[in-house]
Amino acid sequence: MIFQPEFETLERHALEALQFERLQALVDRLRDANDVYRERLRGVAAPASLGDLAALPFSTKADMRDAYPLGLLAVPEKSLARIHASSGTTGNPTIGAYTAGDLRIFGEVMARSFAAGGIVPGDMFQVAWGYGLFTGGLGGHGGCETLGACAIPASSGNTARQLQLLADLPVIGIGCTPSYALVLAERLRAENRRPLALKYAICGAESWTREMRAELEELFGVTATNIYGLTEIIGPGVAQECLDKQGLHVQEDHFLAEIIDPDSGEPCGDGERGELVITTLTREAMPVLRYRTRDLTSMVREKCACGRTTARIDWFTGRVDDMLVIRGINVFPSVIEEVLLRFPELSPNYRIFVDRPPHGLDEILVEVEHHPHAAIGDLDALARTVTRRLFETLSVSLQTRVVAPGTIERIEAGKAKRVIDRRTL
Ligand code: DLL
Repeated sequence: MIFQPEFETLERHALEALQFERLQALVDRLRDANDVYRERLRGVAAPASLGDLAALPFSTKADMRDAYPLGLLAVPEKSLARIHASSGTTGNPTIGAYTAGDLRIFGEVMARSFAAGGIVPGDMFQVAWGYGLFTGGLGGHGGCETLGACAIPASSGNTARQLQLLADLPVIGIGCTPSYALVLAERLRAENRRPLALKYAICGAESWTREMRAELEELFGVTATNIYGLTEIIGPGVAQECLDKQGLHVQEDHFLAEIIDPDSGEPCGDGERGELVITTLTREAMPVLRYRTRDLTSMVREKCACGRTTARIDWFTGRVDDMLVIRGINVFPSVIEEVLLRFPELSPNYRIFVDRPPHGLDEILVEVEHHPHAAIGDLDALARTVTRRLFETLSVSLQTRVVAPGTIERIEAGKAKRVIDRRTL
């Protein structure tokens, strides 16, 4: 189902005209209403077409931190209706502030996302992202209400309770991180229980791969789609896969997306991988101009078989800052995940340790669990084969350890932490 076909299937030229009109209004509003942007836009000509976007200044996470807590507001504080925040690992949290109008848009983009992922009005939907300052829980909740679905505000964690809800209620869809969906699926398997009615999982908030999706669909018995978003822009709902699974549709009437070369800042062509940059076209409380997400993907603009005309971004290969540089070679954790999951014997539970021994070269140890049902004679032999395959793909030598199911700690709330870089500890 397409929730707002009047926007999601708009012909490209009409969509681009709308984007341009909104971009002009945004630049005027930022100059008017915010000191940081006024300063930054001094001497910058007003855009005369969408093509002039590239002449506008970028904004970054550092800008958000410098302006903490409310220095990037473009409305009076008294107009705010809600504040979210993402914890981050260092420094101040990143604040996301919303007017009532922003919350309406948040609800709409989440309703579009859920509809694209298979949910229809009247369905029961278990919101298993954390409720609180994190945008996932309340964002998912608002999406259910706007769509006309029934929200079950389970929040994250309390796995026994989640399983009970899935087993007792006719829950059609669940929203959670992909790693938590795996935890739920594994526990159901282990306890030999089945969800009553579950058909769809809408997963996001952390990096995952198509290979992991395939595992999850098989284990959970659902169709899983990918949802993307970030606190700085609105939360989840910036982009979402439809059931055709050909990339994530960007809600382009609200979020103007570009892909740039992360080093030079120059635009990339269609299909070329680079850093996703987003401008919020309609946000009132905290609009952002050309926000450098650090997330790496590519974008295509052809119409999708589902009928939506919005641009689609590919699954993320990671973040600019996730990339590990091991003995001068760039290694993306997502590539390691892809290679591991091509082995039918291996499960999606893995960790990557990075170490720098005194006076030695950096080392990577990949620890991965095998599937409970896989018949494996010799764990070391399997580990050697995996090591060889990883070397062929990454051109970096590393160690692999295949461990028993259940060895690696499961994260039940928040985002999975798969890379443990002990070089800086
Ligand atoms: O994670 C918002 C969200 C909630 C998205 C629920 C999807 C579902 P932050 O905590 O600000 O917001 O983290 C944003 O998480 O820049 C990406 O690096 C990563 N991320 C989010 N979704 C995906 C995804 C929420 N589908 C940061 N694939 C982003 C890969 C993702 N990475």
